[in-house]
Amino acid sequence: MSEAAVVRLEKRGDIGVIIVDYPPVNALGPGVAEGIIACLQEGNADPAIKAMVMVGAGRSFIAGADIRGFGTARKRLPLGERPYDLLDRSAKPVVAAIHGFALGGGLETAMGCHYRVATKSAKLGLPEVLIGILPGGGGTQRLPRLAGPKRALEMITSGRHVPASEAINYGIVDRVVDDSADIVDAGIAFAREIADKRPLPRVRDNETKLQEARDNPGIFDDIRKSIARRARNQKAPYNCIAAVEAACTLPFDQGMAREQELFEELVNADEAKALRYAFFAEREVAKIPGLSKDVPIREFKNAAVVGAGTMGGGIAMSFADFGFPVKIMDATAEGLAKGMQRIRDNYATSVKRGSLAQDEMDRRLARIEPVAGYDDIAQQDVVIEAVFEQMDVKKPIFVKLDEVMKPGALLLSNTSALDIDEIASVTKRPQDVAGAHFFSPANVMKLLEVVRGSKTAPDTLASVMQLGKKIGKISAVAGNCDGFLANRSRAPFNSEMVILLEEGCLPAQVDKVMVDFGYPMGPFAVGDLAGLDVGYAGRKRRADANPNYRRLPIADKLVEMGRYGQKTGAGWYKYEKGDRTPHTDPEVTALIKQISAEMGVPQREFTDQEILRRLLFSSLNEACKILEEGIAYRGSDIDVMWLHGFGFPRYRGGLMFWADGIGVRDVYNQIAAWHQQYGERWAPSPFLRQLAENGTKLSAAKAPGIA
Ligand code: T1G
Repeated sequence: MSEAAVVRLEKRGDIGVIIVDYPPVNALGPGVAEGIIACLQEGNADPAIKAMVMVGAGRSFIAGADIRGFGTARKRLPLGERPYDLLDRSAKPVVAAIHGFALGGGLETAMGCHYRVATKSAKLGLPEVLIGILPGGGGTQRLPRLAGPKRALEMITSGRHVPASEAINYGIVDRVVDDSADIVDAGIAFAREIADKRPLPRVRDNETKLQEARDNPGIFDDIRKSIARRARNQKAPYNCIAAVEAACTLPFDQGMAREQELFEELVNADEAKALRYAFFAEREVAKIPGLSKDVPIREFKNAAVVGAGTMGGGIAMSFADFGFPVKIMDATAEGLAKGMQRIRDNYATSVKRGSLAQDEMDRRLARIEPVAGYDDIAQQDVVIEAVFEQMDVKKPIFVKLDEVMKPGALLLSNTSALDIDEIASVTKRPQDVAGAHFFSPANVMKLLEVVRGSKTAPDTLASVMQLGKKIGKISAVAGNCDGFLANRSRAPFNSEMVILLEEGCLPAQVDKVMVDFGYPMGPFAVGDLAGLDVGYAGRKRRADANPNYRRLPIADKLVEMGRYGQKTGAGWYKYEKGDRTPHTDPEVTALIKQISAEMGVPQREFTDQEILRRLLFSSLNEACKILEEGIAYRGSDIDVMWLHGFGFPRYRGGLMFWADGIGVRDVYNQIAAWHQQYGERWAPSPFLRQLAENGTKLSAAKAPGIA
C-alpha cells in the first residue's frame, strides 16, 4: 500500500486529522511510520491548521509495531527520526484520540503526542515483554513520566492491557469519553480547547513523577525479586526494568539511547523468536483448513453441563466467568450439592487471594444454576457432558441428550480420549456432536481441544471454535483417535518418564530437569497433583491396544498400593498433612530399585540432556504420526496445545519449535538410534524421516493435503 493510503491527513475546519488506516489492527507496518511523519509535517506546514488529532481507522487506534517485520531484513527508522521522536517536536499540538487498542508502538505513538483522549472501553498497554522484547519506541522513558516508575514497571513487565478508566487515574490519558461518543469528534473538540495553549506539554519534559524512584531506588530490585519466578530463564523482563531504571537515572535522550541498546539485545534472541512464533501460532490455530469463512456460526447465549465433578464444575465456571448463564446437573442431588460447594470454594479462594472481588464472585455464582435433570436443560444452546471417563457412562447420557435437547443445540463431550464417533453414534444428530476437551482446572487452563468426529458438521466445528474464544479459551482442532492430539502426543512422555526410573533415574532428578527447562512443575509432581489413579485405566487400555504403550510396573504398583498422589498423602512423593510440597520418599526409591531389579533392567547414570530428550523426543515422534494421520493440521497447532495444555515454557515456542532449534535431522537420528537400542516404541515416524530428508521444520510441517 502506498504511504498516502495507509495514513492520510484530513482537514476538519482548523483541525488536521491524521488517520492511520492499515487493517486489520493498524499495526505500524510498511509505510505507516513514514505516513505519520509526512502528515505531521504537512499539518505543521499548513497555516490553516491550528492543531492535529491522530486516530486509527476501523476498530482501533494502533496495535503496535508490525510484529511480522521483526527478524526480517525490513529496516526500522533510526532513533530520532521515528514518529515517537518527531511528534513531541511538533510546533502544533497533537492529540491522540484512542478507541479499541493503543498497544506497544501504538501507545508509544500516543505518548509522543501532547495529549491523549480515549473511549471508556479502550485498552492501553505495552505488551512487548510478551513477545520477548521491550517497548522500543520511548515507552520505557515516557510511561514512567506519565504514570510514575512503579506503575510503569508493573505495566511493562506484565504487558497487561489497562482499561482507559484506569489509565486516566494513572495520568496516561487526559480525558475519557463515553463509548457512544465519536472518537474523532471527541479528539477535535479537545484539540480546539487546547489549540492555543502554550507551552506544549511534552511528556519528555515531565520529570515530576520520576521523583518516586529517586526517593526509593529500591523499587527496581523489588520488582526484579517479585518477577523472578515468572521470568525464569528469560531476559526481556529484566531488560524492561533496566530501561525504566535508565529513565529515572539518565537525561531523556540518553535514556532513549539506552532503551535502544536494551531492545537490540532482545529482538533477535531465541526468546523473542520463540514468543513471536507462539503469538502467530495462536492465531493460525483458529483457522480450519477448507472451512469457508462464511460458514454459519451457531451463537450461544447460555450453556448446560452434565456432571458436577471437578471438571464439570470448572467448565460451568468457565461460562459464568465470561457472563454466560449455565445450568449444571448431576446424577445425584448429593453430587450436585458437592459440585456447587466446590464451585463456591473455588471462587472464595480467588477472593481470598485478592484476584477476584466479592461482588464479581457473587455475580458469577448467580449465573450457575443447579438443576434437577434433563428437562431443565432442554432449551439450552449448548450442553457439555463431563462425567466419568467411561464409554458406558457417556453413551446413555447422549441418548438422553438426543431425546431432550432442542434442535440445533451443540452436544459436546469433555472426554479427553474416547471415540467421539462412538458417542455420536447413539444420537440421531451426529452432525451436532463434537468433543470439547477442557484441561484441568477447566476454569483456568486456556486450551480447548475441539475434536471433530467424522460426522461433525462444519458449522458445528466452527461454532465450537467460536464458543471457546467467547469463554477466553484458545480453541484448537484435533481429529478423532485415542487421546486425540493433546493426550496422544503426551502419552509417550508419560511412559518414557517411568521407563527412565527402571533404568536408574529417580523422580526428583527427572522433575528437576523439566523444571530447569522451564516447566512450572516436574511431571512426577504433576502426576501426584492430578492423581495417579486417573492415568492408570487409560494406560492399561492403551497398553492392551498398542505395543508402544507397554505396561509400567512401577507406576501400576503405586496405584495398586493406594498411593494416588496428593489426594492420598502419597504418590511418587510423600506429603505432610495440609502441605502440597513434594518430599522424596525412601519407600518409593526402594520400590523403584526393587522392581527394576526384578525386571532385570541394567542401571546407569543419565545426563540432564538425555532425560530431557528421552521425554520430549518420544512425544515429538508421536506428534509426527499425529500430523501424518491428519489428526493435527499443523505442527504449530501441536505447539499451541503443548503451550496451553501442558505448560510447555512459552519462551521456547512449543515442542516442535524447540526441536527445530536442535534440527529435525538430529532429532530423527537420535530417535533412530533409540529405536536400535530400545525397540519398537522408538520406531521413527516415516513422516519425521521425510521431514528430515526434506529439511522441513517441524513447526512449519503440515498434515498431508493441508496447504
Ligand atoms: N503486528 C502484526 N500483526 C498483528 C499485530 C501486530 N502487532 N497484532 C495483530 N496482528 C494480526 C494478527 O496476527 C491477526 O492476523 C490479526 O492482526 C488480528 O489479530 C516499537 C516493538 C491487537 C489485542 O504486541 O495483542 O510495538 O490471523 O486475531 O483478538 O515498542 O492482535 O488475521 O492474519 O489477535 O482482536 C506490540 C499484538 C508489538 C499487540 C487484537 N503490540 N496484538 O486482538 O485480533 S511490538 C502487540 C494483539 C511493538 C514497539 C514494539 C492483538 C490485539 P490474521 P487478533 P484480536
